[in-house]
Amino acid sequence: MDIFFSASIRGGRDDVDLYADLVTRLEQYGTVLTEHVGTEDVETEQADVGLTDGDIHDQDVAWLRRAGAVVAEVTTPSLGVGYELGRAVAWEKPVLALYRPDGEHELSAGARQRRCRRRRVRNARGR
Ligand code: 6IA
Repeated sequence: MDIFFSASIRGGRDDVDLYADLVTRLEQYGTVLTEHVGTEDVETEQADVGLTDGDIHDQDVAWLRRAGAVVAEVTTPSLGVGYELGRAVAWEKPVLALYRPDGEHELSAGARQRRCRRRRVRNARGR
């Protein structure tokens, strides 16, 4: 199964080690299309490869469309992650949202609510 892993990049990279750990775990269950989200210097790579923001958006939307499941780490608020979750829900993808309740920010109401038929919210450290 193709898995779309979504997590903060420009929203803040404090949890990048956790993202890398989650990508490794998810690889046991399928192909992670977005493993770069767990890479420390993802933004430098963007500049090196010469990708525009438009290129990144279009590639991500294509991967999201193809994915059989979406896993998002939502502890660090991120416009990009919120956008991807909205599209995933609209396309009725199964979504697992992970967060740390001890994080600096309160989880947004829209991300916390569990009424979507195919969406679950769980503690990112597995508790
Ligand atoms: O607003 P944010 O930057 O925090 O949004 C994060 C989300 O946007 C992630 O879940 C990604 O899917 C997407 N995103 C942001 N930057 C990139 C990116 N940079 N590549 C792919 N997706 C991105 C360049 C990567 C490099 C290897 C060429």
